[in-house]
Amino acid sequence: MAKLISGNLPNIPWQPRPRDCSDVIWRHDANPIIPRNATPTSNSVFNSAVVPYKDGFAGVFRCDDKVRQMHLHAGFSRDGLKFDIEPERIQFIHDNPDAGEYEEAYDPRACWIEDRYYVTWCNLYHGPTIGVAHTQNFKTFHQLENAFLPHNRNGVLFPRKINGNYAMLSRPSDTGHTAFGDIFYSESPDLCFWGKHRFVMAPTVGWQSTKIGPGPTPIETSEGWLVFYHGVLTSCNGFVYHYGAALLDLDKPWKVIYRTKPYLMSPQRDYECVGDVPNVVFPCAALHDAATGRIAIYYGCADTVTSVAYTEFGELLDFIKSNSIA
Ligand code: BMA
Repeated sequence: MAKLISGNLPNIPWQPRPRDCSDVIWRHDANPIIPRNATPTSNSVFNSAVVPYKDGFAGVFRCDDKVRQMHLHAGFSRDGLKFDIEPERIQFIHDNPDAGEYEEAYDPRACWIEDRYYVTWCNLYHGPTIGVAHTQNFKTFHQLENAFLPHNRNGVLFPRKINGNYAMLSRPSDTGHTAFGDIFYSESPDLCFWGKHRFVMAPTVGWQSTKIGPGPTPIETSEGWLVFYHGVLTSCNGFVYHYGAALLDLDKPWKVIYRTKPYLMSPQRDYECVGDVPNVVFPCAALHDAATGRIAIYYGCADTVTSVAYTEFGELLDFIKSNSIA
């Protein structure tokens, strides 16, 4: 039977599927879990990363301030639902000062690789590119070289080396609110020099017809890497952000085994449809418990607040396989 490879998390946030819901993914009943004013200076808190930390959880949060600049703040939680977010933004330590120019930062992802946590984010450095940092305690963060030249968004590290190298998904783009975008895969021996770039997948029909981008850290399963990804449709009123899932080959993650034709989630609740940017669900983190197959997905809503949704791996895999366009 297909299963999640590792990572038992008995304290994963969880609610069973509501009786009146037949979808493969369902929302936490007290969404949004993080309000827009979670820090004294925040205009909005969304598109954020959460990981297991000690006997609870830690995270890196996108907090847009009241100047309307985008910054990263660390935060902690006992239950993965109620977070204390630091009022001050993360001040990165730059081991090489030339590498560390930082104008604004957004859409963080976080994961544990070998002996420390890594954070990647969209770093404004003469245009958006992928910032990389590591931390042991979510208090002190060491910023490394940007992974790519501008313009690139949605840099998402795999949680272990592949083919002996660190591995990352990303989405090359342009300076603005890019109206196109394919997902690519890259490897690095040292998290500094990135190469072996491989095409993974492009937009296709419907909800994923304009652009796509990788979301949370990929989850290793016996059948491949489970990747949640966002997909954008251009409506007469602008972009609509959804998300779906794909399964990528374990050793050659640029090979797509399955990919959902229908979305897993579209913006439907008020807090997903109304906010600073309407009609956006944007996942940046997913916790999983290998023992039960439970998965909790953290996603930004309408570029304003943060929510959680749940799914169960066995059912999700069946859904992906029976609704695949790959
Ligand atoms: C994308 C990113 C995300 C944002 C989304 C919708 O291009 O900027 O941070 O959630 O647009 O505005």
